[in-house]
Amino acid sequence: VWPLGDEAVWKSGLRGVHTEVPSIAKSIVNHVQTTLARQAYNLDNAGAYGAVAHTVRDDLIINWNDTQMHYTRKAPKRAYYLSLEFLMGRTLDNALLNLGTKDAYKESVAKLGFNVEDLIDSERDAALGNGGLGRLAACYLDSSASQEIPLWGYGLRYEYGMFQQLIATDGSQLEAPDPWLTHANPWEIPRLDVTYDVRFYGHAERFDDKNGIWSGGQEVVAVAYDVPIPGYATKNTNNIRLWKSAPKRGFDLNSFNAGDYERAVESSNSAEALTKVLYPNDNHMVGKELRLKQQYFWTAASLADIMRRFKNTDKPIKEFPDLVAIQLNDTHPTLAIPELMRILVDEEEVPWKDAWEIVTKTFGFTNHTVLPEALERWPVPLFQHLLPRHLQIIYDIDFEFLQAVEKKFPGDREKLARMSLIQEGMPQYIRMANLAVLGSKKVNGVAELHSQLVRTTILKDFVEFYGSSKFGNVTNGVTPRRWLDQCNPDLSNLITETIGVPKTTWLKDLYLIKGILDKVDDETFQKKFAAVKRKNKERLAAYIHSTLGVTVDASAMFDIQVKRIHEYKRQTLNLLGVIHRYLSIKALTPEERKKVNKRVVIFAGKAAPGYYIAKLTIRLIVNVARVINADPDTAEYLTLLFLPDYSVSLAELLVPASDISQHISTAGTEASGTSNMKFTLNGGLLVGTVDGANIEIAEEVGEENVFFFGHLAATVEDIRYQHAYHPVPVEQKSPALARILNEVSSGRFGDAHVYEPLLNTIRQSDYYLLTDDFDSYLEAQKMVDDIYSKDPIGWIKRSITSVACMGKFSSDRAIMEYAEEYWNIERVKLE
Ligand code: HBZ
Repeated sequence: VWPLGDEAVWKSGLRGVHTEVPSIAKSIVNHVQTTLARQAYNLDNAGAYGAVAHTVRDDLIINWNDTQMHYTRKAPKRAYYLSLEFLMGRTLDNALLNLGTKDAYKESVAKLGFNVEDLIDSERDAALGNGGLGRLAACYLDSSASQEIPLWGYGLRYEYGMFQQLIATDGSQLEAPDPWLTHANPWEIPRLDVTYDVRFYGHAERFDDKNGIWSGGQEVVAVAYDVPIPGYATKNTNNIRLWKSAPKRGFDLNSFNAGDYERAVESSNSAEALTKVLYPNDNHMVGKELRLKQQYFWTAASLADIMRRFKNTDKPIKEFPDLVAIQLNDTHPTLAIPELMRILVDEEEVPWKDAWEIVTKTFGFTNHTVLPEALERWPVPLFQHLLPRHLQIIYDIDFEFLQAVEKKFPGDREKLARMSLIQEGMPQYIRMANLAVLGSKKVNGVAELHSQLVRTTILKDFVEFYGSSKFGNVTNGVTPRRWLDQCNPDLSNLITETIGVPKTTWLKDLYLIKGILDKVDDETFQKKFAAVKRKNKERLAAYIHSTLGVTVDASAMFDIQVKRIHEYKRQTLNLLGVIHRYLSIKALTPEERKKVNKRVVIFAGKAAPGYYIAKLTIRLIVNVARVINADPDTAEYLTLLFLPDYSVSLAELLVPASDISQHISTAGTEASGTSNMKFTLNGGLLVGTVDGANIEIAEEVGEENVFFFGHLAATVEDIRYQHAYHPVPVEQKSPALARILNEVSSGRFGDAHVYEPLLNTIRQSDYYLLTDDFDSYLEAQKMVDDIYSKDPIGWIKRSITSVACMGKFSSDRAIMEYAEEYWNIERVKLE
């Protein structure tokens, strides 16, 4: 039955998604006129972008509504992906491609006097993330919608995203804020009526049944903003709900009555500060109170929302885990575990034991790092002050757990100390990873080697206690929509015409690209394939020319390392290799130089603002580049570039243009890596260590197609032990490296003294094993040069083979593994 008013009137007003040129053009004009209050006479690109974006937004909302209504009616089990970061990048192009309306929009926009690609390029990135972890969340959202998995993301609506990186004249990184919301964001739907109160501080009481009361303190309001996520070639449209903080009352009545108007308004500042800014650190814990507040604010609002939706189904509370799966993206949302306990025990009056059963059937925990400095621990005094009731709950969980451990391993006090949620000391700390493990049904790492390391190092005791079936692996993936079809349309078209399968099929079943393997020896195909790469390199060369004013030769090999700047990722190893190359070329006669393989070496990436060594690395890269690029002896053979302000959209330009990309972390430190997948999927080969997903990429594409070097993860600890107790000077271990370090120290690249702290990390403890891996790295690079310059056809074949074998690394495969093996969730297709 029709729920409201006159059915015929309602139905005549409803419409579907715009697919035809006239209706698209009409809607764009309508938005110019009404939404923007402008006209053809004063419309620029920014205005046209706004009108087009609003038209696409209407389309997304129509599918979003239908999808959400369908989910509500069917009441399937749903998954919730809790992530402090969603590194979305741009939306317009992706939405058009997923909706399948790009061509129609292109024509409509052209009829109105604009170029759709210009409008697409004028969009600002949504950079609500640091790097791999945040981009993974974005890929998983795209895959969940495309695979019709009922999933919502929950995050924070930061007013300032990842900082903008500028490079100062001395080469160092400067950070500028990213006020990305200053020009209204057409991709979000404010839900000003969906709000929850979130409490901080105050007073907690605990009773004998372990239930309690939390009162007083400060209350802040969470306001929902929804971002529709269109699936590819399906109507299914999922959602990310982002929370903005707002003061509970616009002003404090008491101060207002006392005539203190300013203070009354001021109290709103501290509430609004909560979701002001994304913390710009990756793989490093910062123990700031505001960060912990962000974490609680976000988990509390998300759980309240999830609980409200569950209650609308009228199911008994014990069936919560039959309808809800919550995935914790790293330990950042671990407070959801004690928060759900608090809701169940204190508010729903569920007995503690039953509540714990519900909790431990609901959560899953994904770990993204084994680096000790990244593992989250919060000081107990801070926690006590901010979340007094949660601390009691954590103590109760810990007490019961330690009793069970003591029962299973009697008398092992050291084991108890290691496994406790509380780390002893002054002050004590709460170990969030331990809490996440206890509260979850399953725990996973993000690549085979990483998951193995998780099981044998940081969570070894927990594997012994729970058994190994709780600890699995889901190797990461990337969405082939953005990371192939959108960023590399020529390769996408070539694949479609070669394998004879429609794009809408193979982009959702990436294993099908194996089909191009039939043509690996076909000369015509090889030529077409090489021409695509060449065109992508020219596109990048044009960008480099327009931004840096540097001319690069698109016939040279493009060698790219782009990712966060971090010691464990060893950008310095790459840079020292470039200096070695420079000095070697310089030592040749002009005649000998003619045989040299030409290279353009490209770096990009941001350093955390407080990470001194990472910032020095950038400064050294920029200054080495100045010297090398100004040297006429080598100019033809070697160019070194640092591209400022790395972002998702810059990655979309770089990924299709690499011949070689570098993923050279010390073995055992990079959990997975995902850009390694993107580059290989676009026909760039890898120079890499035996680490993270590099290993599984080689398993798929063939080890002969990956340039591996360096020590293996299993030996890293022994080598570090040698460094500490039987140190060998660099001169002895790698004379080549010693010479290069001396060149830098001598001031050949300027500012000699400035770089000493960076050089000393290598000369002294060399924690990341640069001295141990340097010679092996040079050998791998020599192989790259030899094959690229002497066997170009062989190179193209390696590249074709690599692309063909990348089916496994679609995030669709990964999201279906989570759905089937972790969440027990099925597809819900919207007809
Ligand atoms: O997660 C990355 C891993 O380093 C990378 O190997 C993996 O591929 C990727 C996806 O699984 N980790 C991060 O990107 N981590 C962070 O960005 C981060 C941010 C804030 C933190 C800790 C880590 O507090």
